Amino acid sequence: MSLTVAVVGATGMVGQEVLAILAERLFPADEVHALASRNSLGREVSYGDKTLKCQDLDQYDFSKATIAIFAAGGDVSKEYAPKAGKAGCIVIDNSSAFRLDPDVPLVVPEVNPDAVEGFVKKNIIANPNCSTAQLVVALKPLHDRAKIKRVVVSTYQSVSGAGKDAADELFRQTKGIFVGDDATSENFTKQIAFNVIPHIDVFMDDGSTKEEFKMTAETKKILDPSIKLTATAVRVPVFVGHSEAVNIEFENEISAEEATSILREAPGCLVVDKREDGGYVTPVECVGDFATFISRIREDPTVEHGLNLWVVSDNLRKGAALNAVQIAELLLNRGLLGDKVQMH
Ligand code: 2RA
Repeated sequence: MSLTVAVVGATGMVGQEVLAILAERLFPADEVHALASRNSLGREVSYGDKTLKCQDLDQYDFSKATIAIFAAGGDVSKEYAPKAGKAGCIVIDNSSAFRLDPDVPLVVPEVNPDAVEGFVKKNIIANPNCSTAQLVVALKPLHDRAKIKRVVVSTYQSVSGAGKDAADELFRQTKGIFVGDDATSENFTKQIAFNVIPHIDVFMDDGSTKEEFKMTAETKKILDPSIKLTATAVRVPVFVGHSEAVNIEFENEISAEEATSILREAPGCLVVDKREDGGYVTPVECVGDFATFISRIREDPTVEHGLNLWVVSDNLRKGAALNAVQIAELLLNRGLLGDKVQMH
């Protein structure tokens, strides 16, 4: 059987990034199928220098695909991912639908690659929430060295995390404010232009939001259930790129200098950290990059073994599409696609 990859939600922001990254990383697919809902039928999407015509998800035979990367939201994943899995296709799902399912591995290849072997139970592998993915890439090497006790993280999340309509709204609202047009929000609870909103996803009974709950629960599943993590997730008027201010308390001693040298060598990490004007990364500089950037590495003298970091990454890439493609690469490189694929 040839190596066929289906991209579900191919017309969305993440779906289009998946197609771009499959091409950029020369993923050796023999065929790539773009799947979308009926109202996007026939729409064309780019796949490197090729153009794909979107096929109807509802009519698609998943037994034709080796791997299906889902980027169409939780409802679509809940309905179609189990069907795809039962048809023998391996699903890599970007939604939160299966992340905490004990029979579904939640994988960040730089952090817990071996977990990918657990896909066999349901033929589904879950991609973490975008704000979790970049965080655990930065935490993993430090945890291995000095064992993390507690993490306090504040996020500054771009509007593209809420989808294309939300990104379009930031543009329209910002322009509107300058020209006196209507600046009301449809995708956010309050004005997002020139503002910040401490509310992403729904509120939980304890006063936290589901976005904050996801960061805690997913970090525990991916990295270490003993880590205590508390988060405040904030939406900011940035188009692409999530930033995070991270405070870490360790069991053991680790200096800022040692942490810096460890992070410089860590997979997926790129340290940009000079204690001078501009010596740090900001969201506009991470767009289109694969790296998880780390800046502002410094000790926290208020606790026995503490560090502060600034972590920035393209939320559409490492936060979603890149991580999914890396999981596909992991499956391929570990020979987990079995007899489904005869590599040429
Ligand atoms: C957000 N992390 O940023 C959520 C979902 N992508 O809106």
